[in-house]
Amino acid sequence: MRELFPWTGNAYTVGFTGPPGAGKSTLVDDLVQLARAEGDRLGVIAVDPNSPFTGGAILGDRIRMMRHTVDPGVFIRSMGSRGHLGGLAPAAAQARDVLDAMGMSYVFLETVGVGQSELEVAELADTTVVVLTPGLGDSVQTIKAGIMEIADIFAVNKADQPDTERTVADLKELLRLDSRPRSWTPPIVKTVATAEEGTTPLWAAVHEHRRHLEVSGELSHRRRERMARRIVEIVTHRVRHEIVGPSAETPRFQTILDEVVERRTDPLTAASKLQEGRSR
Ligand SMILES: Nc1nc2c(ncn2[C@@H]2O[C@H](COP(=O)(O)OP(=O)(O)O)[C@@H](O)[C@H]2O)c(=O)[nH]1
Ligand SMILES: [Mg+2]
Repeated sequence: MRELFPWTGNAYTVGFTGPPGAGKSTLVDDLVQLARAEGDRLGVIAVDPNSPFTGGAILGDRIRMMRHTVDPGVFIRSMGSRGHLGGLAPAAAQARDVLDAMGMSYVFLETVGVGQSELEVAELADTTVVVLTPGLGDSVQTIKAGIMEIADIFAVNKADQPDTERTVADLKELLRLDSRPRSWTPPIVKTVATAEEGTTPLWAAVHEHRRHLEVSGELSHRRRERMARRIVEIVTHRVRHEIVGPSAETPRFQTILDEVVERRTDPLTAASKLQEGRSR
């Protein structure tokens, strides 16, 4: 990373997040096609917390279905959520950096928008596309607030299914009710990924959002903030590892835990003991 890092900072990262089965991989596949047609090389990172694979393992159907696996201008990397010491987000960030240093113009980052660590991964993106499907109906209301907050663009995929207009209307209403000040209103794009419908307008929306970020200066601001969070995250992980150890299962931790459980000491004193033990 030390040697690679100076070569990073040029790739534009587009995140795709949403519920499992929404059509994220199919959409990514379509947009890879469009970006390739513009002559750009790109990397794809697909993060699947349900993947039985870890680390550098080989890829499920999800990837196999992509028609670009034989294209030398496209590099696809799949990551499961286990087996990444220090967490999924830092691991995905490093994979992103490698692709960036390789000279990719774009990195597409697919994550299932469910848990906290997936949200953190989604936050690596310059532009985040939240992929939803019709028929979510009322459940649009229950979409995690976190996902609403990170959306720069909404794709309502499977627009060949009933209730598409209703879902679009629900989303518009949610956006209208959202009173946070914003310099960019997330567009809602209807797509049928399997038929490559709406994907050109979706790709245009990505370009438009990028231009907005660049012109307003928000891009460098966002990237700086992201870098700050990334460094703090590394520090947090390291300090925790130094003080607590690899896990709370260590005998030393368990002994101190016993003392707290038996009310011979309190949690604050226990934490101090752990800290002192390490600095000695
Ligand atoms: N009817 C319909 N099916 C789609 C569409 N896009 C994707 N699918 C199907 O939905 C399923 C899940 O797609 P996938 O891209 O793997 O979803 P992901 O889990 O979000 O990555 C697959 O069987 C796709 O063929 C669409 O626009 N319309
Ligand atoms: Mg997928």
